[in-house]
Amino acid sequence: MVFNFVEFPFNNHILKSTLMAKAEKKPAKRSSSKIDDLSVNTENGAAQFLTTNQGLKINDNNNSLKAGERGPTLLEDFILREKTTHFDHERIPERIVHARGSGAHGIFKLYESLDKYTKAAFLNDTSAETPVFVRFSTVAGSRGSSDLARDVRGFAVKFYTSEGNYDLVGNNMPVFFIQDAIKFPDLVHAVKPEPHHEMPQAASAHDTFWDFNSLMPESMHMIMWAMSDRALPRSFRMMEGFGVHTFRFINSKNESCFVKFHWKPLLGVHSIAWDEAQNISGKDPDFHRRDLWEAIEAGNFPEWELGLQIIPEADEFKYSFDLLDPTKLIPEELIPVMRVGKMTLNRNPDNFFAETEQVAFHPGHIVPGIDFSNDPLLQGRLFSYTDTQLSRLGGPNFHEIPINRPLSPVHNNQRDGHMRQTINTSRTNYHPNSISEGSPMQAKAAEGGFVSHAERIDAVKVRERSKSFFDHFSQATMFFKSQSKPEQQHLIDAFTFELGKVEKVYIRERMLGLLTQVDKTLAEKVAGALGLPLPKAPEKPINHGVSADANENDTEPIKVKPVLEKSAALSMEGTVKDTVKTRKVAFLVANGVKDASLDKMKNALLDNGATVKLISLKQGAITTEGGNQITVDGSFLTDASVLYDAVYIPEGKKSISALMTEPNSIHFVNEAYKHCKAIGTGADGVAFLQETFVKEVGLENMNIEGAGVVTDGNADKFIGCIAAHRFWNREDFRKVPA
Ligand code: HDE
Repeated sequence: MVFNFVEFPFNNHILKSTLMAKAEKKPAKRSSSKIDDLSVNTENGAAQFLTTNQGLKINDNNNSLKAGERGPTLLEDFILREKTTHFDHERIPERIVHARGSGAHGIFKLYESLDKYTKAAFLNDTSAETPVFVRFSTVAGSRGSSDLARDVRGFAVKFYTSEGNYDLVGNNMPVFFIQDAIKFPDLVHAVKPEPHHEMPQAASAHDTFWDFNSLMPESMHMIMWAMSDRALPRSFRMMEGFGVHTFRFINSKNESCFVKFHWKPLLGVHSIAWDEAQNISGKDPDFHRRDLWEAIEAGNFPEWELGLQIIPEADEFKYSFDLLDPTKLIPEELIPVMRVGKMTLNRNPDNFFAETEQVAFHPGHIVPGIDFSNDPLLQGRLFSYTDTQLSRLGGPNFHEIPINRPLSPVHNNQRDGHMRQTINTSRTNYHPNSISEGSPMQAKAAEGGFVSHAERIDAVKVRERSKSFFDHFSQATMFFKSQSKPEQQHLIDAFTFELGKVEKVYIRERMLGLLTQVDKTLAEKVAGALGLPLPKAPEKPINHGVSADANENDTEPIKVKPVLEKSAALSMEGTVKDTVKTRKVAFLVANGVKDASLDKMKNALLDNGATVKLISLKQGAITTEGGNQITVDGSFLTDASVLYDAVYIPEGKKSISALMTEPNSIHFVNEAYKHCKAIGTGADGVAFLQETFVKEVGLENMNIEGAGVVTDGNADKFIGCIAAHRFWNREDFRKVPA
């Protein structure tokens, strides 16, 4: 008998006939929203027959066509070949940089018209809700790498405005490694896995990266950011974003000013510990992606305010740094950040590949009212992004992919090319024409036509770096000085880790030389930890990166007086710390847990917008002291302390003694302690805490503000501790094993 998989195991007659009945009645649901125009959904009862890509209904999707049931497969099997060919081509080249990313849809709303500065319609009309798509990313790793690499994060926003798409393609750090686009391929080659053995993945701790930086002193400011806790965000939702370059605004009177873009997260800017990041990379490499997805699914929509620093054109040369130099920031103390609108991410993509993978950002996607500056890094970017899409998305029609289509109509004479979607029906594909009465025609500025800012340029053609770009250290120093003590320690540890992985000692030494120029103590501490003497004089960071034939003196970095000693905005210490919204709290529970203790804390946390997960010795249900059966969310095998913001041990002597017999529960709390997280319990739990590193705090210090350990079950205190994010001062004890 021939065994037919079509009928087995999926389809019995009932299932099949129900589906067929539905297929008759319900057409596939198509959403009316722009980027879903081509979407097809076979869930939710919109049953459809399986077809080939030509629309032919398929009768058997389980067996290829063969010459006899035990015979060879026939070339004739066009269904097998179509399916296999499509599968064989399912991967496209990943992004050269920023390959690993996660995206979401949302809206942008303006608070007040900015018509004084810019004529951009979406920055003038406070009634408009501009749709956006945002993609967050790491830079160095491949598409499948961990979210928790120590790395810069991309923060790219596509605004679908009424005047065309505007892309603000920024990062979570306000400066960049290099000053000129011509160095970008070198920088990226240096940070990517080394070419001979393709290691390490998604990590900058290797020789080629530090070799490059140590020869490129202009990287020092960005290196400080990249080694700081900013490179280890708690969540995409808790990151700042920056446009990095100086851009221009143009108003309707054609007046121009300079502008720097910022994104300020309403939940504050928060980071995690390096040891924690490394652990998460194993326990849940999708940690940031999952966090974003789950927050949006739960209706906890991430929000950022758009911030602007406006610099009058007359002030172009007012500062000791050059506004065109992307390795410099403008301290917020000098020019405050004006918060002008809010972006809310409120919808997850329907399909990762179609949207998040195929979205194509480009700093050159611009609208009237916004223009470029002559920042040589930005100028180079204006070439690179379209070019990269040609190979990544396969041809010049990538703007027709639903996620990339503008909301405003597209009319031009570009035709044909790979995968052209639009069917242009007119005879004319040239301009000027008379057959179509000149249409499509040029738009005057008053009609919304884009006119580049008429900047006067009278110059000699040179391959040179402006001397105004030569100060490589003063802002690196300002950054280090602005960090809190724990943040400074994390920087020292990060340099020690990264340089400690560098094999060539002369590269370590050269980096130490550069660090002496930033901060003597920093350099001494890193040198000490590496077991190296501090170089007496730094190796001169010459010639590399400035000009080929200028004489040596000209090419040495110059020293300028820092614009400011310290800038509070550069530290995360003073960030938002008054909310536990969306924070994840692990409750360690076992049979016999006290109902009242569990419910009281759980409800208080939920009321304040946190989430609570019950973790126990095994999965399934536990029985509370009051005899109630409650289902737990995870066990010590499936869950880990590093995935939570805080841990609570509800009362109940029986539950607590059961937990004390399980080494993993002790480990769970030890890790939370080591990573400086809030830990809470009631009177019964003190015995448990005495088995853990928490005892270091000392019973007398528990419940004291600043210790982060609450032992009286006081919900307000515990919530205050979680909102404080971390108790980094615990790291000073240095008794906690790594
Ligand atoms: Fe990019 N960058 N970049 N970059 N960049 C790309 O474009 C490039 C730079 C940034 O989620 C690529 O579509 C050059 C600075 C983000 O899809 C590529 C230079 C900043 C993303 C490219 C820079 C960025 C990219 C790779 C130096 C912060 C991800 C794939 C001149 C302001 C966008 C792609 C997404 C992606 C080129 C420097 C941000 C190769 C040549 C500075 C957030 O075109």
